[in-house]
Amino acid sequence: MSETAFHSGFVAIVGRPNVGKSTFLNRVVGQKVAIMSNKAQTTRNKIQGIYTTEHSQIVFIDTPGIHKPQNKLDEFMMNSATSALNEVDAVLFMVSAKDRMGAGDTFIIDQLKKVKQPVYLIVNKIDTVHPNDLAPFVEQYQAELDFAQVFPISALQGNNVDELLATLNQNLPEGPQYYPDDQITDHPEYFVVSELIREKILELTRDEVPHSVAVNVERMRRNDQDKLKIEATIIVERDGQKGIIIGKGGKMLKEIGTRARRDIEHLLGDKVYLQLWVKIDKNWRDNQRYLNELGYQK
Ligand code: GDP
Ligand code: K
Ligand code: MG
Repeated sequence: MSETAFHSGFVAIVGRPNVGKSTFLNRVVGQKVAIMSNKAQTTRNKIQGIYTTEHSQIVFIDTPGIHKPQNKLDEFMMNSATSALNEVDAVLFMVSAKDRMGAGDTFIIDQLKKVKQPVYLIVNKIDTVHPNDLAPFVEQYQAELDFAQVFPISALQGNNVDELLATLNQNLPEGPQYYPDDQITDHPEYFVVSELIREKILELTRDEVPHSVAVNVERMRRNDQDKLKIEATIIVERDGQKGIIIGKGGKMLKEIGTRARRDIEHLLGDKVYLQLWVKIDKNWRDNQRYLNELGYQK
């Protein structure tokens, strides 16, 4: 191995919903690309965050939740999560120190037993537990799987994240720089914009609107006031959900739009005019055409 060799590779992040995968990715990439929420399974696509240094590049894949499929959307999520594990150079299995090992973790561990690449155990949220409790917590997992290495981290506060990145960089194979230095995600802006709008809906409507809500960005173009005009449709399954999203006198939809616009302007560095519609489609989750239109390709 020569001194100037460039190291690169793809790293999948797996773990139960809410363990902090998106928080970690956002910290590493330094910009808001993965949707974050307290609710389970808000990440439905493979989102790649790219971390580039002078000598290395790590392309992260934020996998959707691995769980038993209930419909076509679940199936898509499950397939893309499983296939991601076979395409990568390393896997980060993230767990939360705050939570007990559960059925969700053992289900993932069973999948990881088939993986040939190194699997790292990332114990996140160490800021929430007493240091003495860490060792027994880790041993529980080590009894189930032989991990390449264990990293206790706090994705929120940043503890030990640099050490983890340095280790990954060292262990990735020699390879090309896949993406330019300044690229942080390979998803088009449309996708990030729709995720930001979805995030605001979930944030503001709490448990009243389910995760099946989808946002489709129809158009983005510059208007004559030199603003970026974005037109997007929010797709729900039921009348009641449409009512909640629109709110009394359109108040809720207005708030969703205001908050989303702020984040989009921040992300794109541009003045934005955001126009939102709400549409009902009773069976969109089982409708493959929609999945394709929305970019969920198998
Ligand atoms: P994901 O579903 O695995 O992508 O989880 P998220 O990144 O969306 O995080 C779920 C919740 O856990 C959010 O409220 C985060 O702020 C919180 N969280 C993530 N990392 C940490 C951490 O290191 N410490 C603490 N205290 N909270 C965290
Ligand atoms: K989440
Ligand atoms: Mg997530």
